[in-house]
Amino acid sequence: MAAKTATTMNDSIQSIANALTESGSIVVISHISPDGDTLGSASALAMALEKLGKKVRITCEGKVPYMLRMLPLKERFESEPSVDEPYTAVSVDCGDVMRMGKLYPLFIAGKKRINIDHHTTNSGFGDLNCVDPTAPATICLVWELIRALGVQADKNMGLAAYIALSTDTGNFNYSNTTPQAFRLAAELLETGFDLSEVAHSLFRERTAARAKVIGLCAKRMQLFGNDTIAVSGVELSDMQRIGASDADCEGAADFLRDIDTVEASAFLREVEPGVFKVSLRSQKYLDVSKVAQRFAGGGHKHAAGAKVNGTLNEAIAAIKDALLQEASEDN
Ligand SMILES: [Mn+2]
Repeated sequence: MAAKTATTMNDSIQSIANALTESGSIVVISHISPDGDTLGSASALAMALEKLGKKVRITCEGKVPYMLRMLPLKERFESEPSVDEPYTAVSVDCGDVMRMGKLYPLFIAGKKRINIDHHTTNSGFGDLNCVDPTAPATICLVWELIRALGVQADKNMGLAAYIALSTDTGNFNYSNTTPQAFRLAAELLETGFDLSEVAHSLFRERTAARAKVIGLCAKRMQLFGNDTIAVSGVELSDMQRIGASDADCEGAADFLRDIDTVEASAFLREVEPGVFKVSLRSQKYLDVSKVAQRFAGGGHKHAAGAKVNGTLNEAIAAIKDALLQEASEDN
């Protein structure tokens, strides 16, 4: 199949900068379940465009996560914007149009549509596309665009961009942490924001509820397959007792995976009575996306998710069996 890949459809950063320079009004769209890269890219781009006197709206179907509370312009994100005038639409970090959620019609209604992203699977759905899967984060492309726009970076733009870059690279730990990522980080740091303060809020601090979820996760942990598989979970009643939100459960699956003998982990949390959302993680060889697919879920090799019905014990047993089976096939 001679599929048109996004990279063969790419337009130059300069042509995108020119299109934005010619636009009076710009709407930037972030993806659903927003992360630091999509929100930080939107924030930095909006600040740059406003310096050029543009009217800018930043939009996202989801809420800005508490962890990203230092993000400049965070209170400006609109989930149900109504835009009356003609505008240029820009999607940031959206691997496909579904990632815009309810805001996809807003993208489509743009008189010109620009797609800036770094996901391999991006089909190049914009009128103008800047898609580079080798970019560590979408902000790397957005920052090049800001340079091409001729805007002088300031502290807040640097902070927004740093939030995007550091979160998408797992605080410069993941395999996408290229020399380019460090070069950009150095440039951003020169804008003068407080690095230790933002790093603390992003990567160290946790809510008390999150600490309690981790505690319960550790207490209930079950190990299988010579301690290579770790599984744990919480029920709705636990969540209520602890006062934990969905966000407070983040990191529990990683906590299990990081045990020295563990190759793959699963953390289950009950999202409605008898339905468990499963976060799957793996360290090296086990492809947890295949495990997720057995339960009609999906994801990546080292991080995936699915939903399983039953009691906590039934769900744990089902996931454990699937992980052990996958381990015997992948190893
Ligand atoms: Mn990204």
